[in-house]
Amino acid sequence: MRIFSGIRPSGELHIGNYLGAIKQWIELQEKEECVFCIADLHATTTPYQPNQLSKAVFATAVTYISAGLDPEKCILFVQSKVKEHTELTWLLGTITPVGDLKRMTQFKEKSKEHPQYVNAGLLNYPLLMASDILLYQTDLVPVGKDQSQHVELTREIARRFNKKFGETFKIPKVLLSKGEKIMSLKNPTKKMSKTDNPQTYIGLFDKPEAIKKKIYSAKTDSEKEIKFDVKRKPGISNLLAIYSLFSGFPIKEIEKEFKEKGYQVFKEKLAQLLIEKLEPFRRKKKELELHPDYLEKVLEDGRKRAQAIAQQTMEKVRKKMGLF
Ligand code: ATP
Ligand code: LTN
Repeated sequence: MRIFSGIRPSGELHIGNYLGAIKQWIELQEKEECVFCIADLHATTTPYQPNQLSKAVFATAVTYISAGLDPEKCILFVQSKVKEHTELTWLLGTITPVGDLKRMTQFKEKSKEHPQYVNAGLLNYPLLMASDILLYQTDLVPVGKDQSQHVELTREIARRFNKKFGETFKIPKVLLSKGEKIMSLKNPTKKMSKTDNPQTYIGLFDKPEAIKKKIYSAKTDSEKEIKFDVKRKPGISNLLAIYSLFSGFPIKEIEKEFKEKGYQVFKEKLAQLLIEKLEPFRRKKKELELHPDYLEKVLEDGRKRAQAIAQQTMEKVRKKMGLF
């Protein structure tokens, strides 16, 4: 089976990105053919600093490998380096109704967030994502829940293309993880997001002091009971989910362990757990940053392998559409 996924280099990655996406990728690379990209073209659809983008791409590559992706076991590459992605984006745009793009939740949310920056690229974002996925004849797309609507649209586009021009693309499926939606520490009814204030998320390389501070000040409620109840207790439920996903213990057991103990003790233990689990990431990052040429080689090697696959699909697409 072929797996494809990506992340925009739009800020430091957090435990939501890890639990929702990367953790699954690491498991999948052991048994499937995996392709992961750094979606730098997607990062240009919201406000960004051009002179910081290549640094952010580098930092995302460091994060991927520090968190456990192994370039020997999967293909890692930068989206903009494989031009086939933009070519296919254009072509898919010609068979996609504008209404389908306008109704995407992410488009609506980002348009509201950046009213001065509602550009056509933001509207066409799902076409680029569909191209990423379809170029590699992908079977499964492991992402967090917020991205599943885009994968659904990708399926529709692939079906429409196959019907109109003949069998060309494999129809991909979304693969959600247990950590499909981790919430913001300050507003637990909103998803944790890397373009939000850093106090609302735990970065994968946060230092122990920062982790403690953020967890201790995470929003909970005025009760005492440690119980998973998303409607009534979204803050504590989010922290319980994070505890469970990092420790591997079921939520029921954690509730039992902390019964009668109060929020403070629970938060101290959670901070301790996160410090312990994230420590290897920080160690690996330090090591990698000493070898920028290694990283460049990994990404160039990844580009070659990715492009070889993408070119084959593009040749088929051009033929089918009469562009040869
Ligand atoms: P941005 O703030 O730039 O929109 P983000 O933090 O939402 O960024 P993305 O780059 O959109 O992160 O997402 C990368 C991957 O992580 C996607 O698969 C996405 O579904 C997943 N993801 C993002 N946020 C969360 C979250 N809070 N919980 C679970 N998965 C998440
Ligand atoms: N839009 C995704 C990132 C992304 C992606 C992809 C995910 C870009 N291309 C292809 C899966 C498959 C996001 O997380 N915001």
